[in-house]
Amino acid sequence: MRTSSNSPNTESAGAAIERGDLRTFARLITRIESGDESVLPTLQELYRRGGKTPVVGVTGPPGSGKSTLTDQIVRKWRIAANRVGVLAIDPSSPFSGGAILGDRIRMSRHYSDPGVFIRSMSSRGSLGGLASAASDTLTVFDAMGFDQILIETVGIGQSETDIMNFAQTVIVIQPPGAGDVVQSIKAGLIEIGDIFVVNKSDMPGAEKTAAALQEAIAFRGSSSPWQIPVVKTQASTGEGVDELIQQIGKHHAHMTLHPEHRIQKQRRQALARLLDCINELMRTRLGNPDDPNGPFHSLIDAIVERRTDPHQSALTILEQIAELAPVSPGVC
Ligand SMILES: Nc1nc2c(ncn2[C@@H]2O[C@H](COP(=O)(O)OP(=O)(O)OP(=O)(O)O)[C@@H](O)[C@H]2O)c(=O)[nH]1
Ligand SMILES: [Mg+2]
Repeated sequence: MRTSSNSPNTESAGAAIERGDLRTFARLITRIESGDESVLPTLQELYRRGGKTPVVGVTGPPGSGKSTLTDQIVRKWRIAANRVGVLAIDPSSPFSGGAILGDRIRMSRHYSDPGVFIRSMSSRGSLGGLASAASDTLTVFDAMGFDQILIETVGIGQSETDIMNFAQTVIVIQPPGAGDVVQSIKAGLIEIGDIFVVNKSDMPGAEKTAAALQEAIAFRGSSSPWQIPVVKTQASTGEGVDELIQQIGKHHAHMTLHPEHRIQKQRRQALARLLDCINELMRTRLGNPDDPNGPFHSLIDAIVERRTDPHQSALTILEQIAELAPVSPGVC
């Protein structure tokens, strides 16, 4: 796809996104996922003009009810919001409402709501790294002018801590079961939640789990005046979802009232993104580490054979990058 600089008579992808063109939106995300470097000028343009809609992140262990709860949140949001965007990373369960963008994964179960846009993303498909692809996709979501944006990631592996690099408000879902709280503590989930939810509160042990979470949160401590709430929900019926929506609103108001906290979070996110971009850029410039003719390969050999050390090699690589003639930067 060409941008306006190449074809003055054609609307740029960025302009099409900003007027909410769904075809361009879906195509752009597909290109981001496939690591297509030519999307970079559009992403740069959109990023610089963006930052309008804060992102709400939902994470938690597999099967805790993330997708069911997301459905409920989106339903409630839609009462006041015109358009809601949902990005689901590696979803294994379907959503019931909304248009599914892109035909790769079909999640629509019951009906289609033209005001809800759901895009799924698979970690397998993204060449430039899932975090990068998700982050760039959220830039596009933001530019689409959605009133609300939500990202769902499963709380295992890398993605649960990545979500704090995307979202202004992180919701951590916990199913009833004391052992699960211990698992969440181990996975670092307690550290990242702005709001905790004990979903499946119809099941035995919900009260105990809520108490265990309160304890873990108190132990975590925080310098922020934000009182981290624990909300009990039953996503399958919608019980407790009103309170959750209220808490999301309260957290947003807190971030607006305390710009120092918002900026601190934004700076941390910007740093994570920047380091990610540097990493991607190094990889694209230095090529595949397994390529026997690439610069990585011989350096790794030298480290293994102790002819050099990792510290010196890192400096060598940075010098090599600085010497490389400007090339079109890779998507990061
Ligand atoms: N009893 C009960 N079941 C629920 C509740 N919420 C969700 N479920 C059920 O729990 C199962 C998993 O829910 P999902 O929403 O798919 O959970 P998820 O966290 O998105 O799952 P993954 O995407 O696979 O990680 C489904 O069968 C839901 O119907 C609830 O509040 N109570
Ligand atoms: Mg799910």
